[in-house]
This record gives sequence, C-alpha cells and structure tokens, in this order.
Amino acid sequence: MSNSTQKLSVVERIKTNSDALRGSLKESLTDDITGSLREDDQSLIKFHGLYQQDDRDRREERSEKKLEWLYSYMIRLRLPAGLMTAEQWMGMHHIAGEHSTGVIKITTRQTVQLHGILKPHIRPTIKAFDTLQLDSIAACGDVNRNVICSADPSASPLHAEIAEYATWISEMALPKTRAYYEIWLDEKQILNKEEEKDPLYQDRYLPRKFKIAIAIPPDNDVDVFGNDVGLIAVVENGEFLGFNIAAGGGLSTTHGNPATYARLGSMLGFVSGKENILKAVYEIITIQRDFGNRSDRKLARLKYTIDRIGVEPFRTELEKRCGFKLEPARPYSFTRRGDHFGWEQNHAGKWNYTVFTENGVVKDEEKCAMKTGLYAIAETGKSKFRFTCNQKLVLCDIDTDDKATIERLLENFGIDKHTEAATLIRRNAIACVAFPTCPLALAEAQRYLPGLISKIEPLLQKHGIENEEIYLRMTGCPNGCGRSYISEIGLIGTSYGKYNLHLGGDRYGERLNIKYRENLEEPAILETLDDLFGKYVRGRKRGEGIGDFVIRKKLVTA
Ligand code: SRM
Ligand code: SF4
Repeated sequence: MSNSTQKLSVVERIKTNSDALRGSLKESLTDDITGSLREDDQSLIKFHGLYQQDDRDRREERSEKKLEWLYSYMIRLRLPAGLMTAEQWMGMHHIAGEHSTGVIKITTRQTVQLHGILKPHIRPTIKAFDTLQLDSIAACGDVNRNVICSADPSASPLHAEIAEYATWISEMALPKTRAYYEIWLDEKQILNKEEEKDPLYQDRYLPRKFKIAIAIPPDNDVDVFGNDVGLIAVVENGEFLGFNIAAGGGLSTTHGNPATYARLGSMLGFVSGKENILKAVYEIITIQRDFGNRSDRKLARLKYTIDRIGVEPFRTELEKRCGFKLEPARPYSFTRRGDHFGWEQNHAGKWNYTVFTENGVVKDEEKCAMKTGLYAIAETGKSKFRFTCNQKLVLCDIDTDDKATIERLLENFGIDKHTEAATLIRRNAIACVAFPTCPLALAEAQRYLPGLISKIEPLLQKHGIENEEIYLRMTGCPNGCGRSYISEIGLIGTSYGKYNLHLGGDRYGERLNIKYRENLEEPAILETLDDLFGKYVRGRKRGEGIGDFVIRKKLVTA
C-alpha cells in the first residue's frame, strides 16, 4: 500500500521548503519591476486562495510591444455551503469595483471569484474581505477546498442542521499555519513554531487538491459523486441520522494521457454521530496524505489512490484509523439536480428567490442591471445570499412582509424577466471560465456557450422538446471545471473552436458520460445534436431522459 519509493514532484519540494506556505511571498509582492511573482510563490499563493493569471486576449499585443504579459490575480473565497449576508454582498460589490474587473463570478463550487486584481491590490483586497469576516484560506492549493452543500434551503427542514457540517469540516481541515494572517493581514510573525504545528497536513500538505460535498437528497445539485469525499445525508421520519460516505470521485482527464480518467466516488458505508462523521472524513484525508501519488501530479488525486489500493483495503484502512466500523450504506434517492428558479417558500414560511446568473457571471447588462439590482436588494438587509453549485444565486430567508419589496427591486432592475426568460436548457447549463483568464483553456466556454445555446434552442423547439430537462455542460479543456463529464451532453474543448462531444450521463449525476464525437466545430455540433434530438423524440420511452436514451440505444458505448 505504501507509496514511499516515489521521486517527488517539484511542487512537493516547494511545499516542504515553504516555511508553512510563506515562501518569499512578501518579497515577491514588493517587487514592482514585474506584475508577476517568483516562480515558487506562484504555486504557494494558491494555498492563500489566489492564482496568478494573465489576460490571454492581450498576450499578442503585449508581446508585440515588448511588454511582459498583463499579469493579474484571481481571488476565490472560502465559503462553506455558499452563504453570505447582505452586508458581505455589499462589501464584496465594492471590493470588486475598487480592486478587480468589477465582475462577480459565482463558481461551480458555491463560492465567488474576482478576476483582474493587480499585484498592488492583492493585500487591500484581502484586508477588505477580512473586515467582512470573509477569507480565501485554502480556497485553492493541495488542501481541502471549499466544502459544498445542497443549496436549496426550502428542500428540507433539516437543511440548516446538515449544512452546518460544511463549516465544521472546512474548519477541521484548515491548514494551521498563520502565514495568511502574517502576509496579508499584518499579524506579527509567530516565534513559537509549535503553535502552527499541523497534524493533518504536516509540512507536505496533500498530494493534490481535495474536495468534499454534502448532498441532501432528493437534490444532487452538488454532484456528490464527483468529489473526493461525497456525503449523502440520510433522513428518516424527519430526523437526520448521518451520512452515507462515498470517496474517490474526480472529474478531470488529460487529452492524450490514457492513465487519467474521470471517476465517480465509491460508496464506503454509513456513519452517524458528529464525532464519528468528522473522524471518518479526517481519516480519509490522512490516508490520501500518506498514500497519494507525490511524483506525478496528473495521477495524484484520491481517485487514483483508491484504485491503486482497492476499495475494500481502503475501507479497512479507514476503519483501522477511525477505530470503528462503517455500517452498510442506507437507501437514498436523487430526483433533482437543477436549481429551482423564482419564488419558493420553505417549511418555516420564509421565501427564497433563485436568480438566473448565466454561468455565474454577475454584471450589469442593457436589459438586466443584475449587479446594481442585487446591491439594491442587499441594501434592504432583507435577504441573505446563497450560491449554488450550478453557478446560480438564491436570495434567501426573506420574510413574507418583505417579499413585495424584493419583488419590486427584482422587477425594477429586470432580474425577474431575465430569470423567467431563460429556457430550461439555458437554466441547467454550466460553462467554466476558460478564456481570457484561465491559463489552461484550449477553447472558449463561458463567453461562448450562451451564443451556442441560442442556436440549440431552435433545434429543441423544432423537435418539440424545449420543455425537457436536459443537462448540457461545456468546459474549455478536459479538466472538467464545469463538471462536463457528468452531464447528459458534455462539450469539452480540444483546441480553439473545437470540442469533443460526450453523451450519456444521467439526469441526476450518478453516471459519467462517454465520448461520442471528437473535435467538432460549431456546424458539426449543431448537426449532431439536431440528429440526436430527432432520434430521441422518435425512440424515447415515456419520461426517459436523453442520457438514458442514448445508453439504452447504445448510441455510445464505453
Ligand atoms: Fe477548476 C484548475 C476554474 C471547479 C477541476 N480551475 C482551474 C483553474 C484554477 C486554472 C489553473 O489551474 O490555473 C481555473 C481558473 C479559471 C479562472 O480564470 O477563473 C479553474 N474550477 C474553476 C471554476 C472557477 C470554474 C467555474 O467556472 O465555476 C470552479 C471553481 C470552483 C471553486 O470555487 O473552488 C472550478 N475545477 C472545478 C471542478 C468542479 C468541481 O469541483 O465541482 C473540477 C472537476 C472536479 C475535480 O476536481 O475532479 C475542476 N480545475 C480542475 C482541474 C483538474 C484537477 C485534476 O484532478 O487534475 C484543474 C487543473 C489542475 O488542478 O491542475 C483546475
Ligand atoms: Fe480552465 Fe479547463 Fe477549468 Fe475551464 S475546465 S476553467 S478551461 S482549467
């Protein structure tokens, strides 16, 4: 089971030599000759929730002028279960305006990112977030990331009780180093290093990023099986009993590297009681820490560790480390995955309004002043803000007496019409960021998918299936940030303007899709979908989703 003979990757050296993630970040920041950071610091800054990027649209122009690329930084917040107060939203609105491009971007992991922060603006940005009690610690890097949880607060009276686990797990798995506070928030350097001794991460952290999700059935809006650890809440007779635990999910591949693959989490069993639940999650992380591949980062996620060790030996090791046995998994059923747009009332009589934010982009446009409108709503103090893993936003916890005020504001800024006008395919769609900020993008996604959907909508209408629930997702490369491998229709960028088309995922995120066609350009994508929709309409069974149809008809085979 041991993995000790590995030759360590470069990032492993950077981590262990980093003085608990400090590196030379302070020096890099004060170097005003360049907008970039020293090489090692570019890896380390991720553990602080930031990425060094450049504007890829401007690379050529900058190179022609013999200027260095236009470097800037993206910050991602740590926001367990994706909840913000109205004050925090207002504060973030101002921070976005003062320090970033101004666009607020809701991510597929229930938090927000701001892009285009220039080097001198990083500290003021982090300080401003700190005054709002918001941080970006461990939002990226080889540690546990933002813990996500089913977003719909009206779906279960137990939502608040279960969602608390997201915070507990996030805090349990935070790195102990004070580096974030020292570098960004002027905390005095600690002299006694014992204070930041980290039994979980030690000095090597994890071999790779680590992701945890909590699903509250019937919702699988978090795509629970796409996470390193997936917790499925078990509720019986209105009582929360514990979680089924799945482990080893991951949704990324690398083109041309057959050793990489997307994988759904394997069910390990059921655990009850807060202490045991937290212990089980903790020990899954320690197994990955101890046995994960530290030489090849492409093969370092927990999914590869589990496949190397085997699910049964992994469970045995987990039980040994926990000191208790997992029970057999309890029954559960997922029947929803998308968000529920518009107004919904919850069990306590409070109202939620889910806003359609296309691919999570919040900005003002001609017909819908989304950003200004959401600020005006926050100013009333009558709503909280919860992000969904489908890149959308729920205005939540609104009293009946305040509903009319929010309704008026949604109308004044065109947000209600914008939400109502979105077709089902558009509402359920996800695209990752891709160009211009993502350094790994091979093709467009967030900027391109809205226009492509405008061309797919008439095809759906032509075949009379515009009211069918279909999950279409696009990513600009095979890393799968928009979870394209777990959708009914997945478009995965291969080079500029070209996509592999994957088909056959199920509606509720319990089956991966399979590659159907390679390197399609737009005309071929539309032609292939037109043909597929026709076949679906002619051959489907009552209530059958398009992904299930494709599998039953063997249009794709593994
Ligand atoms: Fe991701 C890397 C954006 C969710 C798998 N992801 C990146 C980077 C940071 C590019 C980079 O490494 O420099 C992208 C930044 C783009 C930009 O300009 O903002 C990026 N990932 C995103 C977001 C913002 C997509 C979005 O439009 O919402 C999502 C942020 C989530 C968050 O708030 O934490 C995002 N990334 C995901 C997901 C989906 C999920 O977690 O549910 C996945 C697939 C699930 C998984 O992890 O298996 C995902 N991102 C990756 C990978 C491949 C990891 C791997 O196992 O190999 C990379 C590349 C890497 O880590 O080397 C990556
Ligand atoms: Fe970038 Fe690829 Fe992730 Fe899209 S899927 S954000 S292109 S890394």
